[in-house]
Amino acid sequence: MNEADAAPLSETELEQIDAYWRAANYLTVGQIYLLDNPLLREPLRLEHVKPRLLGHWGTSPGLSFIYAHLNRVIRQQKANMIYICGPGHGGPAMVANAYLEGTYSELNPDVPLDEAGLRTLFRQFSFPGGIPSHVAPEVPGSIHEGGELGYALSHAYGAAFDNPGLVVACVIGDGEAETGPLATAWHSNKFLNPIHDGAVLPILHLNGYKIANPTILARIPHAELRALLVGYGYDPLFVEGEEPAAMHQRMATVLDQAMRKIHAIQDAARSGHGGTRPAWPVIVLRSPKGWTGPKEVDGLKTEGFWRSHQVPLSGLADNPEHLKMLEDWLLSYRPQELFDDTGRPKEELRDTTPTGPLRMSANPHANGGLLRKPLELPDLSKHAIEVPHPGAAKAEATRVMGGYLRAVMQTNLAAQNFRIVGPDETASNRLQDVFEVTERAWMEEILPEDVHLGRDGKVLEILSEHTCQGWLEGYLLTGRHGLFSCYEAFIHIVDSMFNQHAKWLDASSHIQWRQPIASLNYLLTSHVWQQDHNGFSHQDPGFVDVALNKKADIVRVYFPPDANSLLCVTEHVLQTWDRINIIVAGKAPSWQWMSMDEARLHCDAGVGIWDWACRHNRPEPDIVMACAGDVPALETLAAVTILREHLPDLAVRVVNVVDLMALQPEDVHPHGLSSAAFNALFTTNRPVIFAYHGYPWTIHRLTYRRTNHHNIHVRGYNEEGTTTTPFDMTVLNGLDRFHLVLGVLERLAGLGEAGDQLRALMKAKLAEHHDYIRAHGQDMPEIRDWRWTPNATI
Ligand SMILES: Cc1ncc(C[n+]2csc(CCOP(=O)(O)OP(=O)(O)O)c2C)c(N)n1
Ligand SMILES: [Mg+2]
Repeated sequence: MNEADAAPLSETELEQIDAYWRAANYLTVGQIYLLDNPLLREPLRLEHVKPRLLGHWGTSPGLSFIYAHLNRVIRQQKANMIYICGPGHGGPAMVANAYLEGTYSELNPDVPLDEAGLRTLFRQFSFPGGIPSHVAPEVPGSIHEGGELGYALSHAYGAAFDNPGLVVACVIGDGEAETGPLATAWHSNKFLNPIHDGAVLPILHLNGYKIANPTILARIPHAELRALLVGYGYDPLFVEGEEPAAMHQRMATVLDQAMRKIHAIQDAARSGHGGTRPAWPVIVLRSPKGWTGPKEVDGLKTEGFWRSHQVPLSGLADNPEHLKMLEDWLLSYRPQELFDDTGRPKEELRDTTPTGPLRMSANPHANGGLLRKPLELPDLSKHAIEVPHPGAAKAEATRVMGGYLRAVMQTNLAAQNFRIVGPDETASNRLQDVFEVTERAWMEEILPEDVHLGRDGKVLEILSEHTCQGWLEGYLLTGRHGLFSCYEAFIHIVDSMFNQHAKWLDASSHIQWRQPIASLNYLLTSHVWQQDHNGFSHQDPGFVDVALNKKADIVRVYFPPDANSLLCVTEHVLQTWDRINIIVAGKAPSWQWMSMDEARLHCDAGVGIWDWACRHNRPEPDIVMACAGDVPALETLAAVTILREHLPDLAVRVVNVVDLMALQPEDVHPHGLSSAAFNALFTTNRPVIFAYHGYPWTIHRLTYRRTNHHNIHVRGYNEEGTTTTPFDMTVLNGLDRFHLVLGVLERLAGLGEAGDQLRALMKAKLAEHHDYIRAHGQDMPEIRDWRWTPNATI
């Protein structure tokens, strides 16, 4: 290191950067504590302080320290940078920085850069009717709420993919670093190509503590920490200490080094000298938790300890000494030097920040909808399966979808704005046609025998559903598009991340300046009814139930019953924004029901009567056979053929549901059917045997307000599973054709002898099935060879 490196900041620069940092800290403490008297122009009294003290101080000074130094680099280098704040509970710090940059007031004219604005800024924080305590969508420059810890680094990499000009600074709390999702996200560097991707600069914030414990990474020996980061493939740079002036110089030195390394890596790779995975820099910032806050409170260590995690001083009403300490603490930042007479941050401070869109709080990448361009979608009809009549063809639905996704990928390759992510399952889920136009991204060694691995691949596969989800969220939040394909059972691993993203979308939709981002699209396949190699552990259709808890405006759930309907749904979801779309579809060879034209009409309606499958189609059928999902549709149709043969006079209506949300009342969900439309399909008084892909209660939950709800009898997954034949899975759960027919017989009185005979036959069939599979290890020929026969009398 040369001398300039050791102290890169001139005295003036040092003073300015420190003043900026003090201002950010002042604004942070002000937000947590003050209702009034924002500039301490008069002695602090109890009525100036909030009655409820809600916020997190401990992480905040470190966050602002980093912010101030990143600003210096941005200004010097005109760097295009965003800031991901892993410890999202440091909301007041991020708001403070956005305010000092001017962005906050530009977006919120009611919070101007003056004393009145300061009062509002302070008052609104963690206050009813105000703003949340975290780095929520309300915070300009944020794409990461950080309330649920663990996703900072995967979000950062998601933002950097296909963004060659962007540097994503990503602060990781040392507590956060203990989470599973964060721990595995370090490996994202194995997928980042310096040629066409941007850079991620992780900054591990070792403030030593979590809420009430030391952190592992802060207490392990230095050499082990270094070895750990080196082992993850990074080049660690350390900034350690607590004396501000020395820390400013050290941070400036290290940030310059880090940026030089990033540029060297990118320059080498972009001039043809890359090829292998570089060791990207990571900064380790070891500084006291609650830095610059009260050192001791009531004789107990506070600065540099976990006691400063939230509000170091509390109970001010009963404790005048604490009030005085708060005043001293605020005054220690010398606010009179930081704000002018009007309360506006002094120009010298404002001069330390970048301007315009280079401000991290105003960078358009952090309001990705500003940059979002619609995907170019290829002609769907080229991928259609020929289905001259229902049941005329067999196809693997997701393989057909894969063909379409290949075309989507190809059409948008030049735009570099479409990624498919998945936990090692793209091919297993039958989407492998995309590998004809791209590969799986891979920056490690590639062996001659490897298949579809490449440096430029647009498919991201890592066996971490958390990382897949985080990457895709980061990618979408910065204005691009994508799809997550996953085994149905294991998508539960990201239940909580799904929740958080749904909350983000919900909150964002109320913020006028946030622009819509592309929807998060899931394909859930290898589903509960189609497990060949796998058993009980792989059988769980409950993700949909998690999804239904979220606001109706956000979530859509689709059960296309065949390949053409899957194509229609796929095309649709890729054009939507600000939603989470869940598509559940099988990958096994299955009968096809609809031509492309029919599928379009059916999917547009979301639910409809399959006229071709009805028997004596009339306004008041004897029974309604409803289905949602590919296997339930098949079993329903098979049940209809049995009914047709044995009870030829029975009037049977078949209703297929593609859009699950259509079942909800129209005032609950935008896709909900009106009462009249629902009643026209499901009647007001006829029994409905509803074969559903997932847990039966889901259908009851969606339809409980419908007139005919008491007549809806649902068959679905009852948590019965094992490694067995596909048909046996339906039998175990009572979703098979024989049980469906038994369900009909149970609900219809007066079928006489014909009904009794059919009941006996169904029971015999179930017994036969039971014995057959145990003897032969596969389903009965009549099940395997079943096919739909057109209905003579509809
Ligand atoms: C997944 C998750 N588990 C638990 C919490 C509760 N929690 C909030 S802050 C915190 C400690 C975080 O420590 P660290 O990441 O070191 O942040 P900092 O020290 O910078 O505040 C915990 C456990 C959470 N927010 N998210
Ligand atoms: Mg910590």
